[in-house]
Amino acid sequence: TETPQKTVAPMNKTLGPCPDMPPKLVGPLHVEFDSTRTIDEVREDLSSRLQEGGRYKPPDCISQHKVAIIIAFRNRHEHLKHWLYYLHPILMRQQLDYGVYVINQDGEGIFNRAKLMNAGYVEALKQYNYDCFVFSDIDLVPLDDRNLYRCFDNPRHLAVAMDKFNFQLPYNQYFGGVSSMSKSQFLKINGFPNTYWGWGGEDDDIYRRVIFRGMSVSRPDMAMGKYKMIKHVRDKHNEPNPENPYKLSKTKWTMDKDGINNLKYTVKEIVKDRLYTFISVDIDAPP
Ligand code: UDH
Ligand code: NGS
Repeated sequence: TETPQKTVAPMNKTLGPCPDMPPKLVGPLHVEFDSTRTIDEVREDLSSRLQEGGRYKPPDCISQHKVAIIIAFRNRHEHLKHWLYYLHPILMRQQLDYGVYVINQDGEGIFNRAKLMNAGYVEALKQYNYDCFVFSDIDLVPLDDRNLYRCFDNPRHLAVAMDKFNFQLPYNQYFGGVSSMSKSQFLKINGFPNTYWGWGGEDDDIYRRVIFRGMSVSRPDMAMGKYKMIKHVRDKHNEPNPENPYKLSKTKWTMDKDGINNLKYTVKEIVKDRLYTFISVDIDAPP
């Protein structure tokens, strides 16, 4: 008679959840925007740790945070290179299950940061079951990796201490630069406004939505919330729009019909680079 075979112990141990506090954070970072850096070098450095489309999962534990990083974009490849160089290692140390989505405004029409962010939210969810969304400008790099790119009990404003504002908030209600929201927080405010064409005011509108829906704004402390901005000139087709400040007085009444529930755009192209997913969208911009 044959002796029954013993089952061999599996080599691959089941992963446990990542700890709440990532153990390998380093704190303050040295950041400089060296013009000799190339995107190919950045890709070479990082690609072994990333999956196609700028996706990452910690190798040694199951992340508690499924985060889509959404960036409104047009014609800022120089900034994108620096952003990727600094942010990928930070997000990896923060043990996030994350993906980077660069939402490119197709064409030369007037820019619309908030509408692009809305499109990014929808497109990221088509790719993966994200539960948290970080909305970031391309030109802002955190100076401390303890500033966690995850979601909190309330919508979070992350860029609280930018170098261009002398490492202070320009005003208490400021919500610009980098913010995060869970899926349910984002839906509670009907997403972002689609109607702020050109520069200014969309971040103030979002702040108002948060307050009008009975939430408050969560923030890191000022030491951990420092940012360095990549210096640049004003972009073409993103001039300050004098209609935008006026719209703010109406947010309370317009927010239920201007947002994720009436968002319309068309995807022109999706390209998966190793460092990011690049999604070009036609948002029907005025010339
Ligand atoms: N953005 C683009 N392309 C554009 C316009 C905006 O990618 O053509 C994105 C980008 O992610 C940027 C964000 O939208 O970080 C916010 O736009 P912004 O950087 O123009 O806003 P900011 O307030 O600058 O930083 C306004 C012009 C400041 C001129 C200062 C001259 N010293
Ligand atoms: C406010 C803008 C915000 C902008 C903030 C900082 O005036 O969108 O200035 O601008 N609000 C309106 O225009 C209504 S900054 O100093 O970065 O150019 O984020």
